[in-house]
Amino acid sequence: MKLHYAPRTRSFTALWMLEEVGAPYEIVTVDMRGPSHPAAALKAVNPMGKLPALEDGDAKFGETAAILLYLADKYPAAGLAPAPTDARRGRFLQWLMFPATTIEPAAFEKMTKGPTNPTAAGWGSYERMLDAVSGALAPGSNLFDAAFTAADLYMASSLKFMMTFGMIEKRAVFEDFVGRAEARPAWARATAIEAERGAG
Ligand SMILES: N[C@@H](CCC(=O)N[C@@H](CS)C(=O)NCC(=O)O)C(=O)O
Repeated sequence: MKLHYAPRTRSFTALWMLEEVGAPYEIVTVDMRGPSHPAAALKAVNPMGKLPALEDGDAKFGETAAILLYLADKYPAAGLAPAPTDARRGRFLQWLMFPATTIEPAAFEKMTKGPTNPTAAGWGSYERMLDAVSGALAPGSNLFDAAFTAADLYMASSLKFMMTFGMIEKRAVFEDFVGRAEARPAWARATAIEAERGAG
């Protein structure tokens, strides 16, 4: 597999997931500030020319949530997704989609032009989104189950990134959840790779 990646971006979430599943992969570092970005080669993998993007033989695609789901399903031994027939699968998918569909748009809306119409906007509002996430993250727990899944990984990675950059407020329940996720050996390996790649 090839991960199209840039340091200190959403690429980290896919990198962490690759470390969790333990399958071999290589990293293709993209210079997002370079004059040729987004290059045709990247757009052939992800038509948006955005990162992360994954190549696995004939499978070529972007979107963080799609990459996480693809890897969780392809490598079930890692135990990062309930099986399609498992009743917990629906809740898993709900939270796996949530950072991209709801957390990011609600936080960006708050940062930029303020609230629109929370009934019409698919992401509701910043406050409604924060309450939903806080409600799901009781102290000491994962999102919906005893087992850590790819949805927890994505949620932890998103919350960390957004708290670091002041895009969402810091809540103790978020920090507790992120801290526990960061205790995973795969997170430490991905962080070391990121530190190496991001130097300079
Ligand atoms: N919805 C996408 C968003 C990806 C995205 O916006 N990635 C940023 C880096 S964090 C990017 O590639 N920016 C460079 C560009 O837009 O050309 C996902 O979740 O994967």
